[in-house]
Amino acid sequence: MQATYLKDYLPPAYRVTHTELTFDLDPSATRVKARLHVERHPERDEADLPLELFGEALTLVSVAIDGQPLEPHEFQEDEKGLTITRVPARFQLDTEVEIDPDANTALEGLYRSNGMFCTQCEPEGFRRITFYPDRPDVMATFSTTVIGDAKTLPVLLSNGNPVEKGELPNGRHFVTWEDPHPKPAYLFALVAGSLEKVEDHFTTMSGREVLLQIWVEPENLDKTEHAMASLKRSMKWDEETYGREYDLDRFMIVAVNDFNMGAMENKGLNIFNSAAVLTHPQTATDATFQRVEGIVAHEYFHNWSGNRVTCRDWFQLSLKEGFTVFRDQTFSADVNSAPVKRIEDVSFFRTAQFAEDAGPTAHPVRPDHYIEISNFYTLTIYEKGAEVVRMLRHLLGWDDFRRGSDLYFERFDGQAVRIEDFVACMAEVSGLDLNQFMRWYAQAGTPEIDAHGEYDYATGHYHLRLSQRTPATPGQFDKLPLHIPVRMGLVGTKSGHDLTLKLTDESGETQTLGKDGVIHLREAEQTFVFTDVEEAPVPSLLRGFSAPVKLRYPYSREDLAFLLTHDSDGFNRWDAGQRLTLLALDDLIAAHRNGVEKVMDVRLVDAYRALLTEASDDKAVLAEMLTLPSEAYIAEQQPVVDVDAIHAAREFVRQSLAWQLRDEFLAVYHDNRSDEAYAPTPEQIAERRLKNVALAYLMSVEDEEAVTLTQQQLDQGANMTDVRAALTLLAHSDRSDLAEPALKAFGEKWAHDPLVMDQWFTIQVTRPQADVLERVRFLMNHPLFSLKNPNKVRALIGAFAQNRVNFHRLDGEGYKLLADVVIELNRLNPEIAARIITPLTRWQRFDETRQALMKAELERIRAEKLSPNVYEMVERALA
Ligand code: B3K
Ligand code: ZN
Repeated sequence: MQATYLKDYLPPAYRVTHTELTFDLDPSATRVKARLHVERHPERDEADLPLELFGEALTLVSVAIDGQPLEPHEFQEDEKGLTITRVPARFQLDTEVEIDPDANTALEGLYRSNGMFCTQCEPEGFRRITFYPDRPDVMATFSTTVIGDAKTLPVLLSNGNPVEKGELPNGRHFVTWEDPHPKPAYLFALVAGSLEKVEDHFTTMSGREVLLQIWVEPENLDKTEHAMASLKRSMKWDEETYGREYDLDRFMIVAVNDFNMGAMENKGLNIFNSAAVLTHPQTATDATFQRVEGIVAHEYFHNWSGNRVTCRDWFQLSLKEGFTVFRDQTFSADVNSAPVKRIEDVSFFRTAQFAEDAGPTAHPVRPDHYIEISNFYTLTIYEKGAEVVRMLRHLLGWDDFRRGSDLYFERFDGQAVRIEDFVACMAEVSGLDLNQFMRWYAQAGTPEIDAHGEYDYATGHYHLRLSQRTPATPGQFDKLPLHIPVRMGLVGTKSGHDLTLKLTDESGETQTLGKDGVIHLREAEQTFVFTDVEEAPVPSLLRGFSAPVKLRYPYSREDLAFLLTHDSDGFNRWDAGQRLTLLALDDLIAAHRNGVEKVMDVRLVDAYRALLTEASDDKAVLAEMLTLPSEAYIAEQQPVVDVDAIHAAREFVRQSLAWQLRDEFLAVYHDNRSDEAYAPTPEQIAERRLKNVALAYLMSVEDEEAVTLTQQQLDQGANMTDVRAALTLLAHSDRSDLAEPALKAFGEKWAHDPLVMDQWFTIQVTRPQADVLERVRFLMNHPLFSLKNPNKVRALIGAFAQNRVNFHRLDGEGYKLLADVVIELNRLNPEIAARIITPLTRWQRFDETRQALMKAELERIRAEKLSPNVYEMVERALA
C-alpha cells in the first residue's frame, strides 16, 4: 500500500469557491447532487492539468461540465476517484451519485445510527459522500439542501443558517442551509432524524445573540444541561482568554450513539458521541461530567483553532489539535482545580504517550509520511502537540503568547496553513529565536534529561548540570538537542521555602528569575549556576511538567519526602510522592521476582499518614496524592515489563497502607460524605473522589466495615459516581456473594441506557480475578453488545486490554481474543480496528514468552486481507 509524503505536497490544481449540495435521503440509496464552482488555482496556473476528484464507494449517476454531460472517454473512474482530463479555467461541475448509508459500518461519510442519518468527514470521509477535491486546503462556501421523509426525519440539519424550507410531494420535506464561511470538506456535516432539542442563548462580546441548540433522542432530553452550561462557559472563556468571538447565528450540537471518536467540530454543527455529551447525576460519573465539559470546550474552541484557520495538509494536524487541546486543558484548569487537571493530564500522558513514543508506531508531532491518515489521530499529535504549545507559552510568557495567538488568527483567518506559520507568529511577537524549537515537531521519541545539583556552602553557589538525549525511534536514529523550558525552584532545606533564583553566566552577569523561573536548556549538556543561594536547597525541577520529557535526578527518599511537604508547586509535590512510591515499588518488584518476603517501606507509610492526618485545604490534590501510580505507569519505568510482579507489588503497597492506616482512611471516608444535592462542582467532586479513594484502600483488604459501607453506598444510589465506585469495589473484590447480585441488579435496572451499560461492561472486565477472559467472551454474546458500536467495543474489549494481569495471561488467550476482534473489525470498521490493536503493537516491552505470543497474533492478523488502517499498524509493529 502506498504512503503519502509531506515532501510531495503540491497545491491543488483547481480550487472550489462554492459548493451546492442536494441530498435526497434514503437508508440504502441516498442520492447526492453536487454543483461545484471550480477555478484553476493561481499558484498552479498551467493549462491542461486534469481535475482530480476523490471518491470512494460512490455509484456515479451523471457528470457534466457547464451543463454539458460528459462522454465516457472524457473522464476516468477508479477506486480512488474520478479524473476529468480537460477542463476550462473556470467552470461549473455537476455530479450525481448514489450512496448506501446502511452499508456504511466504517462510520465515515454518511451513515445511519439508530435510524438517524449523520456524517463524519474528518479526515477523508467527504469523498464517501460525493466526488470532491477532498483535501483541507480546498475551502469553499457551502449551500446544502437536505430532503427527507417528513415523518421519520422531521429534523434536517447542516452547517450554517437555515435559509429555506418546505413541503415536497410523497410526504417529503426539505431544508436548505447556507454556511457563509469558506471551509474544507472535512468540516461538512449533515444530520437528519427524529430528534428533539434543548435551546439556550449566548450574547457575544460585541452584543450578538447566538442561538444554542443541543439535539438528542427524546429520552435524552434530561441529559443536556451540563453540556449546555459547558458550552456557554467555553464561549465566554474564549472571548476573555483569547479574544475569540463566535461567528454564526447558531451553534448546534447533536448526540449520536455510533461514533468513532469523542466528537467532531463541524462548522456550526458539532456532532458528538453521546458518551461525550450526555450527563445526568444518576447515569454519569464526575469523571464523565468533567470529560464532557472538556470535549464541549475542545470542539467549540476549534471554531477558531481549526475552522477559521485550518491545516494546509494532514501532516499539519497538530496545528489545530495540539493548540486546541492546550486551549481545552487550560480552560478546564481555569474552571476546576488547576493542579489536579495538570496531574490528571500528565499521569495519562506519561503513561500512554510515552509508551507510544517508545514503541514501533512512534512518530513526530508532524509526521513526514503516512499510509492511512486516520491512524494519526494519536496521543503524539494531540497530547504531545499540546505540550509543545504549552512549552511555547512557558518560553514566551502569557502576554507574548497571547499576542502571538492574536497575530496568528488575524494573519491567517480563512486560510489553510502550516505549523511553522503558527510558530513564526510566536517568534515575531517575542523576538525569540524558535528555529531550534521547531525540532520538537520533527523528532519523535521522549527526550531524557539527567540532572545533577551541587551546592557549595563556601560560595553559596548552586550548580545544576543538565544533559539531554532523545532515543532513536523508527526511521530516526540521530537526534539533535532540543530547546527545553525547565521551570524550577530551589527549595531551602532549612526554611522550607523557595529561594530566589539568580542565574549567573560565565561573564558574571546575573539574571534574577524570582522564586520560580524558567531556564532554557538548549545544549546536549549545560550547567546553570545560581548565586547567593543562602542555604542548601533541594531542586524542584520541571515544575508543572514544563516539558514532555523524562527527568532523572538522584533524589534520596528524604529529599522526596521533603518536597512532598514543602514544594510550592502542587504538581511537583504530587510528583515527589509518585517518585517516592515508585522507589518503594521497585524494591517490592525485585523482592517478588526473587521470591523473598516483601517488606513495606515505613517512610511511605509515614508519608501517607501525614497526608491523611495533616489537615489539607485542597482535597482534590490530596485525593490525587493518595492514588498509587497505575500498573501501566509502573510498567513504563521497567526495562522489561513483569506484569505479575508489578501487580503483586502494587497490591502489597495498597494492602499494607490499608492495614496500617485503617482508622485514618475510615475517618477520611466519614468526613467526606455529604448529603448535598449532586452538583458537578470542583468541591463536591473532590470530596467524592477522596471518599472513594479511602474506601478503595479499605476494600483492598475486604475490611468488614468497609464492605458494609460499600454496600450501603451502592444501595443508597445517591449518584453514579458513588454507585459506580461501590459497584466496582464489590465486583473487583473476592466477595462474589455480594458482587454477583449487585451486577445483576444494576444490569437489569439500566438495560435501557446504553451509556450506563457501557460502564457495566467495563466494570466486569477490569476485575483482577482470573476468570475475566471467559467473562469477556460471555459478554460479547450479550444482546446489548455489538461490535458495530465503537463505544461497546471500547467498553468491553478496550477495557479488557487494559486489564494487565488478564490480558497478558501466559497462555496467550488474551492476545488471541483481541486479535480475533481486530480481524472482525478490520472488515466492519477499520479505524476502530487500528486503534484497538495498539496493546499488541507494544510486544517489545515484555518477556520473550509473551513477545512470541503477541507477535504470533500480529502475524495471524497480517495474513488477512487488510484495510490500509490495520495494514499500516501491523507493518509498523512487526518492522
Ligand atoms: N477533529 C476530530 C477528529 C475526528 C477524526 C476522526 N477520524 C475530533 C477532535 O479532535 O476534535
Ligand atoms: Zn480536536
